[in-house]
Amino acid sequence: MGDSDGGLLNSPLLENLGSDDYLSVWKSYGAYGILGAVIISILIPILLSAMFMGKTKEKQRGVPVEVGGEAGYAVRNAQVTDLVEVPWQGATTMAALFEQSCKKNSQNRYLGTRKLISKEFITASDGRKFEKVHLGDYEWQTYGDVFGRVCNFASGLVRLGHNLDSRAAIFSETRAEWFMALQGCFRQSITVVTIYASLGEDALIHSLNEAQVSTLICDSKQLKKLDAISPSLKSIQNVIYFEDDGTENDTVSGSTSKWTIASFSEVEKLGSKSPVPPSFPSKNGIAVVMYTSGSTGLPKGVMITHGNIVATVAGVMKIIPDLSSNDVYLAYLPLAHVFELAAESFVLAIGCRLGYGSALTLTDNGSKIKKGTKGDASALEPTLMTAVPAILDRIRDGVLKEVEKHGGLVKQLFDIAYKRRLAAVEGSWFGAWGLEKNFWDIMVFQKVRALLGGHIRFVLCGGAPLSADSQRFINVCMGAPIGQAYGLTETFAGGAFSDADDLTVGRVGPPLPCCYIKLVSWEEGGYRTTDKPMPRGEIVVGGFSVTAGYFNNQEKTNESYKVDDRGMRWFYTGDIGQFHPDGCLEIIDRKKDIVKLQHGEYISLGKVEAALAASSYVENVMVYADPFNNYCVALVVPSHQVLEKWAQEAGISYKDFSELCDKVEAVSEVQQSLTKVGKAAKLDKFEIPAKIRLLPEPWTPESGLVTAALKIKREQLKAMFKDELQKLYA
Ligand SMILES: *[C@@H]1O[C@H](CO)[C@@H](O)[C@H](O)[C@H]1NC(C)=O
Ligand SMILES: *[C@@H]1O[C@H](CO)[C@@H](O)[C@H](O)[C@H]1NC(C)=O
Ligand SMILES: CC(=O)N[C@H]1CO[C@H](CO)[C@@H](O)[C@@H]1O
Repeated sequence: MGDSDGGLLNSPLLENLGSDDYLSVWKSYGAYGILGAVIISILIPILLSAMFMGKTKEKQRGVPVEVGGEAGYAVRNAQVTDLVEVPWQGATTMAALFEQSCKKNSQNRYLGTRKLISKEFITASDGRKFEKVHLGDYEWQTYGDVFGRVCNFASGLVRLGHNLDSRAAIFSETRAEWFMALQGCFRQSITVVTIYASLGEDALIHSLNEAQVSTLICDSKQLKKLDAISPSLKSIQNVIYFEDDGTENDTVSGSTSKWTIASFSEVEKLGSKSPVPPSFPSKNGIAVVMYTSGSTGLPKGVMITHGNIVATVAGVMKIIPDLSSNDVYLAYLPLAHVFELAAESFVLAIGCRLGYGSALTLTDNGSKIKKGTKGDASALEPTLMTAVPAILDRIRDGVLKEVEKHGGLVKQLFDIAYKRRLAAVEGSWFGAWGLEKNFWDIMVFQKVRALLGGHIRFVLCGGAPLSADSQRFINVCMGAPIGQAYGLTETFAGGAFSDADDLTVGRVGPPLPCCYIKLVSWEEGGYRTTDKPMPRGEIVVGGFSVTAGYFNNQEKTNESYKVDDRGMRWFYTGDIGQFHPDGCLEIIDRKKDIVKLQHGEYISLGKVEAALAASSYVENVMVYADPFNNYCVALVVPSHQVLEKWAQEAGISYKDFSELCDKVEAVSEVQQSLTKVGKAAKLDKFEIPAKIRLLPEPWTPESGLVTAALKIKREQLKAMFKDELQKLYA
């Protein structure tokens, strides 16, 4: 969220989840299931409603608090009176946290990786080639093992000739060596620059040069890319690459020969032969400069201190209860994104196991998994995982599609089961509890749970707002609570976090115990802390997780960060929120997406787009409002399937999809549908697009029109379709 949404996903991730044949087992359900279901669904609730009376009282999760700085409505977590700063005494930096946790848990298993057993290429009917892998079981290193290797790597860096006053960068997919390299650098007080693997070449060159990186640590498969751009890289002296089993030994040649190149294990060996004493960082030292894509222009580097990281870890530890070294976390999101880095830091503090996987190998049906072999989730059987909404949406859609495909009894059974569990989740005593819950779990939901290994007990969701539908679906089908997190790179993911026992939808919980959240009135936008029934305003985060600012950009830092009279640092997020009476935050808007029309009405583009997306014709939509007019317009990418189906039924003939999009009848049909869903969502008249344009080409991350997390990039779209927008106002 916020300005610096890195986009959590590479697009292939979206292809592979929720694929076809998840639930073919369901065919086997017979009529006895339905009969049992009907009996139970009538009897149990009657018994239960007689046994229990009344509902649990609403719990106070956040409470108003007096703070310094700009006037506003501030809230703190109800569980703590003072902000927490460290997970335990002495763990004031990531280097200290790592050493202490490794010593405490030294015999416990820590990092797990799957060995490649075989690899093959499959040619699809359209000639495209797909890589398929067969991966083995997880192989584990203990906390003690990992600690030893990190110490060696830290020494090796020095022996290799890394200048301790310069920075190192990590540019790689998520894997065990990523986290070990990070910790190795921390042990020598080296600041690590992280760069999103999906950022383009220009962004990579910009980040490495701006931060004057002297040692680059990367996947072996990046070596070729580096070779190509080496003339533009001004400061690199050393390159350390992670070996891959199964890939050819990548050789580096040509211009890169001016660099010292070594593999990760060579650096470890250097260090083990001649150890160097550690040089520990301080709490205010910069641990990471995290480059994020931002919605416009070049990437910005956010300076994250050691104190920021341990504060967020401490905050999360206070509110996720009952975790222990028996838990297992599945890591597969990019570590260059703040949510994954925060989650893995948290796992380290808990002392539990962490198995690495990847988006394409996550489930048995993952697109890179060889048929008949196990995906990461079934090999690992994780109890914890992080997800972004797009992934949970995919899982839901995949399951629902499968149910729909089978139809008949399977669908009826699923529908009954879902309704019964949903009623229970929503707090009605007429829902399915106790025995009946077990019945539905065995009959229906176990199959859905098996997708993610069958043992999930907590899903942490962040990166973008999660739809109510998907949240409910995971609550019901996975039987696991979702902790929704709200945070930004600038607040090291620390912000708000919903409690595990809070089953309401659409909110992100109270502030984490490591920070305060304040709403500040935004008069121009019409959001005030005096609004009824809830105070509303721009979300401002203050406390220990608020980062040190933007690298090499004091001006932008001054714009978004403020230090108050009591010395507390506040970050202005640009998001608009409201506080519910129980102290939970709801994100309702973005400052940037609000336009004031000619007659003074405000139009929230994001809100309108979300409402219009309900039309089945809409695959993607951008609403545009020109402040010198009093109406808005929209660019719509229609769904091929739905629009073509309509054209066929309406007897419209056309050469290709592009021609269909230009037909007056098609435009009018889609516009009517938009008006209908807009009215249903209670939009005002000026909020419903007065004119629209249908665009045949989908918007993809590759075209740069949407982020990797599939959020539209307004500025790019506006530039690309300038003429079309002008015509709509002509
Ligand atoms: C890759 O390099 C290693 C060590 O240098 C060597 O043992 C191995 O045979 C090489 N593999 C290939 C495929 O050349
Ligand atoms: C940022 O703010 C500080 C302190 O208020 C000030 O000294 C500095 O000149 C400002 N820098 C820029 C570039 O605006
Ligand atoms: C399309 C596909 O690969 N479907 C498989 C998904 O996984 C189940 C069980 O693991 C298989 O039975 C399907 O064939």
